[in-house]
Amino acid sequence: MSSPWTLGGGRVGCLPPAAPLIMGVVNVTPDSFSDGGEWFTPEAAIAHGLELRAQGAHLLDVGGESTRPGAERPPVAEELRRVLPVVRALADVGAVVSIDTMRAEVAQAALAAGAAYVNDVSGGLADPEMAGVVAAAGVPFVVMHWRGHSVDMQRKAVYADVVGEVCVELTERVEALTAAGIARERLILDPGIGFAKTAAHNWELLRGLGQVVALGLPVLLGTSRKAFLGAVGRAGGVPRPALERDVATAVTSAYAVSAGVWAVRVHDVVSTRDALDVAHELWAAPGAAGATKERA
Ligand code: PMM
Repeated sequence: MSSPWTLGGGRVGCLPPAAPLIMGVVNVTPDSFSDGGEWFTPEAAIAHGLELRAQGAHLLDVGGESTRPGAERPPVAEELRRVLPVVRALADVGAVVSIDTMRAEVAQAALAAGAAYVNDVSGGLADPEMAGVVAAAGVPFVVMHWRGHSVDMQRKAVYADVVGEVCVELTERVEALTAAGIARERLILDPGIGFAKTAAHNWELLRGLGQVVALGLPVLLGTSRKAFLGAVGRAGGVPRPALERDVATAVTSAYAVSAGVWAVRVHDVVSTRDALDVAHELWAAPGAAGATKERA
């Protein structure tokens, strides 16, 4: 797939009609909802990252803290112990690595170990030092919509207009982060699917994704294996387990093409790559139904 988007430390332009980039998830945690414990040793996590890259992931997102609802935070030393060898090994073979952390100290150490992006699910809110670290490094920064730590975030899932409020709160973060010295063109927005959101909020946000894209910055979408996808078609019944949500995830990845997102963050790269390729031919490639002359 050819993509005019740049990776690494460069500008992160969003130039439809290219298909979204794929960010493969490398969770080095014992307790993530989606794959907890599966890649917990550095060796297993590194091998998994290499496999995702071989399958077509453009970026690898390495995280050492589970953010599932109700999760307790690991000590910073433990988070560093989990992620650093994995970041270093993947960066050393040329992978573009993002570090998924809310801690400035972890971000800084991961950048020194070769990470090229910082992905902060709190958008810089959890750690007042984060903006300074990212500004000084000059790297792209994923700013996710966030209202509080996992332990009680679902109590904050109260909105009159979830799409409008997410857009306003993300815009406030952009203003604060640029005031703190991060260049606007380094910022990537993320609506924070599943973070302080009910299933109904997640669906509403997906339907209104175009409004987040219209804020004018690249958008990352993270729906992968989240509970609301498992509950579809199971009214009142038991949701599908996390490992059986990849088809549903791939559908949302295809939808992301029509919404114009910059990248999708997924656990299963193979199914999303297929979905993106098909969706791209249908809606975004030159000559496709949805492509205009200007975009081709
Ligand atoms: N979701 C999770 C973790 N990190 N980062 C971003 N930017 N966006 C997300 O939606 C997101 C994230 C939770 O999923 P996981 O525990 O399976 O990694």
